[in-house]
Amino acid sequence: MDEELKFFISENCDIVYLFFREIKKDDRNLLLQSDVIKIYNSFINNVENNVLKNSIFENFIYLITELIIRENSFFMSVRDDVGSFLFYQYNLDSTSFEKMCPSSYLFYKETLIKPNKSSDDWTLEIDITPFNREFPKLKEPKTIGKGVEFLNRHLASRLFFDMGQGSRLLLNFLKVHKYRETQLMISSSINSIDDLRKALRRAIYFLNKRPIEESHRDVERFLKTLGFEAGWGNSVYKIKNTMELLVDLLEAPEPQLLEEFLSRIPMIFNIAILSPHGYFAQANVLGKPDTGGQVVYILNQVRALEKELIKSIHEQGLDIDPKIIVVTRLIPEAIDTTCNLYEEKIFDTKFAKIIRVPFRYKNGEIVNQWIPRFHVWPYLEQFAIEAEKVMLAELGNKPDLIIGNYSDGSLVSFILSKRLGVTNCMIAHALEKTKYLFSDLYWRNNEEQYRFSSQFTADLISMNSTDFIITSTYQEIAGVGNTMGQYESYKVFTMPDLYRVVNGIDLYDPKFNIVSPGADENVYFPYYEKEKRLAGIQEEIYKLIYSDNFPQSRGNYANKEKPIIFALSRIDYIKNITGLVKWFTESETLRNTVNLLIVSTIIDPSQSKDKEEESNMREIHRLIDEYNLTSTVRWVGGVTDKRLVGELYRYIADLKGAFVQPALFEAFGLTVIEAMISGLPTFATKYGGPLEIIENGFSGFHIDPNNAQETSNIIVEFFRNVQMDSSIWYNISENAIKRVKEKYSWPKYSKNLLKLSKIYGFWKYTTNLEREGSKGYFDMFYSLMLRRLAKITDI
Ligand code: UDP
Ligand code: LCN
Repeated sequence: MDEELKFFISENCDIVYLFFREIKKDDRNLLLQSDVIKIYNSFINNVENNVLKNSIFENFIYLITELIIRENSFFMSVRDDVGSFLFYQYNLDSTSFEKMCPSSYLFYKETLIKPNKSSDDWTLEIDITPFNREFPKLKEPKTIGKGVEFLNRHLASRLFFDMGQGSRLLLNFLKVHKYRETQLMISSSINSIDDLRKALRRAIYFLNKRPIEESHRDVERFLKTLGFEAGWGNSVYKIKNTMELLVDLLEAPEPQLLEEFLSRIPMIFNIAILSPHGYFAQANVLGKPDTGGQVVYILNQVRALEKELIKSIHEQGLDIDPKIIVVTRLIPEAIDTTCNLYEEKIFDTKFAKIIRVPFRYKNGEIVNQWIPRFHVWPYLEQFAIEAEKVMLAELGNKPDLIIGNYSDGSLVSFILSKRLGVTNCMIAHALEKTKYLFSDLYWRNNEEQYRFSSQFTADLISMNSTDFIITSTYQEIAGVGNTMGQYESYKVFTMPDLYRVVNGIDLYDPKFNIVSPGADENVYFPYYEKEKRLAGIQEEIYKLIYSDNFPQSRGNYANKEKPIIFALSRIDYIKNITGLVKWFTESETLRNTVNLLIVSTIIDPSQSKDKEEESNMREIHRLIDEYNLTSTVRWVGGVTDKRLVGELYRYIADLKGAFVQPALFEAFGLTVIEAMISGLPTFATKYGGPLEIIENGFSGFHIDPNNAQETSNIIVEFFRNVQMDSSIWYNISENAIKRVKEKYSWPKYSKNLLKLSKIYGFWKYTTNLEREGSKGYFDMFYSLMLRRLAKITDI
């Protein structure tokens, strides 16, 4: 595009000049995409027969993600494709238009903060490009997030083209599998591919003569004499089938065969899941500060993974109990939770546990109180070292997989997997960077409250060092349309005075995989599945919605006939419950059409230990008071029992109400799928996961939390239409239920995650050397940068 664009600009230099002059009239020196497009549109409309219209220049303008103005120069970042950024500068005096490198662009961005900064000032630059040059990568944006499919193809062709070497890798890989001291799959007596082929032929010949339903125990002695250990299957049929798969694979390694074969290898028995921050427990915690979807996600994940592990280990013919532990923080001052207990068994599992490890000061004393997730950084290294000891003691061995959750858990698993050499998976849940505008550039202004310098540095280290990453949606990695993805925002950025990142993450790296979570089907299910419902709590729910006597509540509906829109969330700034109440203050039509029900853990600000939560609560109370909203808005606290919450969604669905999720940004949004599977038409933010979960107008509605008027209209119009034709409510409700059933399920999740872990385990085994360079680089970054930022030595 460059040559053509340059030519167009030089041919039309006058009008391009006028356009940039127009931009300059804007007082700001940093404009966002939406600002640039707004100026452009008004410019276009004011000039007749504007040659810029539908031109290559217009196309270029629409790709600008941000624009910096320094005197008469304009510096532009352009997202020309998913995960790909180009940089340009235009000068008003010379009317020159040139490409620039990311480093220079970021330099000018830094001058917004430090106007006297000189280009000679030394700045640390992070650039992962050299590490990725030889590394296999995806090519098409639409394949981003399907890393394992790609890897399978790649590994299969590697085995195929490099037959001698490839098969040997596979053979060696089969020989490394052990459970404690017991050898699995293949013993040391098989030393070459020829040995393996011969042994397989003899084994299959032998098995062909046995009844297929015969147990593995009846044939294991003979198989052992051929060099085959336990792990091939629990019956003659299964063992033979797995062996035939290997024969086929050695003959012609096709991707599907490889995937199928690797899924059958018993590689995973123990899993450690790291989730240090917040209140991690099974009761009384949801809705407390920093405690929401991540806890729900992990507990359901553990249950589903354990089920799948038990099943697959049994099918492999092994008598081993899998063990999953969630390692979290011990909080001695645990208020009304169990976070002060060192151990807690996880309900509905056989062997899984929560293990709690304290944060400690440098002198070894335990930190007693809860700490906001933004302030945990100084404690994590020590936490990791202690967690390692506890974990090894609990599991009796190294875990086979470590899963890090959120930025803090991912950093701890980076440390653990480095120390133990174990396959490592990162699940970010919610990267904070895209939640707060320019949180990287203005990091210093927010340092006191958010410590973003540590968090973003930790994220860079974890995402580049982990073996694979699981995301809930595509947009989390790569965005949608012109909007940047959450991971993508780590590609090019700067934190002035610290370092600049000219290439921080490669979205085409096969480590990214989309595996979406589900909603616990025992708790969240369609309102019409009457036989599963909890009839006994209907009265309590009636009181929750309508009665003055409900313990923590304010507001009582004047008109109980109006449909209810229901919101359930933590009272975080980003969750925007304040914004939702403001829409009620601003739109009389909205007030006249629906009642609003807000449910949160507490409603009394004086009970909060979190400053942000407390101030948001005060603001909600102020709005209710000032605009006299108590007859249309009801706010209820103290609802912590998830079965009650499940029934509440369904109760609102019985009343033909709806769910509203007004967040300024929502990384995924478990409440959205919970509401949808319950059958509630859902209005949810278009910023983040809900954009992908909901098909707008079909299985729910997207709303723009920054556009109160438009959002109120969407809600009002829906209920007016439903009043005229009730089938509209039923259609959306049914489509929502179908959507969640099809796309968001824990059993599918666990199958996928285990399959991925095995394939990445093999990948790690075969390619470890290739990643050593970048691992070393990020180890150094941890030692030299993050330890200093996190003030590890100051606590
Ligand atoms: N939740 C709850 N009570 C509350 C607030 C939230 O039970 O007062 C639950 C909700 O049902 C959901 C989870 O907490 O399962 C919130 O997850 P989501 O992904 O929507 O948001 P997060 O809090 O993780 O940002
Ligand atoms: C954190 C969030 O903010 C939510 O959007 C997710 O649904 C939750 O974690 C679970 O991944």
